[in-house]
Amino acid sequence: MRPQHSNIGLIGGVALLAACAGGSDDSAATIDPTGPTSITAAATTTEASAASESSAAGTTTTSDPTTSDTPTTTSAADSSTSAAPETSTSAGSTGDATTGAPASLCAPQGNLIEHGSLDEGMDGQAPAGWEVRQPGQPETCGGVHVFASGPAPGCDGGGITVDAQGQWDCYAVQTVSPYNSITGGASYRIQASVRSEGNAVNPAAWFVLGVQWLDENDGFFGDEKNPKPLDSADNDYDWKLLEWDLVAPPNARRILVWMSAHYPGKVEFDHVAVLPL
Ligand SMILES: [Ca+2]
Repeated sequence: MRPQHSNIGLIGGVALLAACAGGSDDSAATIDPTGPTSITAAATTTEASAASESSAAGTTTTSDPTTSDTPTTTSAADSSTSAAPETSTSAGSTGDATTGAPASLCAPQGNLIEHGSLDEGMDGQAPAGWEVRQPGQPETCGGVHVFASGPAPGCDGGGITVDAQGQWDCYAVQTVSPYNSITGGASYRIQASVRSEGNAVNPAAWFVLGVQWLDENDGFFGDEKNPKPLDSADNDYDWKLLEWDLVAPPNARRILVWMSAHYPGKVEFDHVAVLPL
């Protein structure tokens, strides 16, 4: 059974309008990333916390009760334009100057994501083996935002570009690992080869790769983002290996990975991977 999207059409639409209207406002950070989780995660999250975050972010979005699902992000930190104290794993995305040799950008061993190579190009509005995160977004936002592009340096095949063209959160794509590919309590490395440009203009534009978990009933929960750099200037970079480590919650059975469009610029992706540690 694939993740159900039909139930989130309305919510997605609301989130979309808010996201587009919000432009580069940080509040958009609390909308699109958690949209699909709002149905299944609602029972385990606190409305009070979500409301607090919405008000703190300056934009009220009642369709987004799941921001409280992010244990490492507080409302204050999320709406801040300064340093990002909530991130304790930022080291995972640095050090590329020494580890970014061309070979390391290419196909890692043991990838749980079946279509992570992104070599198969587009299949409709999403990369082959992937799906649009918020159905309806592509049509609403217009333009071609996700398309096949070249591979990371030294790699074969191709990659995928998510080009916001100035429109935040229009639109993102996602894929889910096979059934029972995740073991609760085990550690995983989330990884992608990426290049970013046009995103140093806003501190909130650091978020390019997201992760959620699925339980045995295909219920989504969690909201993990790539670590936020201390300086927004670091939101732009040449090809590098973006990676950070997570411990799967006890009830996690699968993992969803999505290429975000939460930025005004352009991000090129290749070899999106989840690696057992
Ligand atoms: Ca590739």
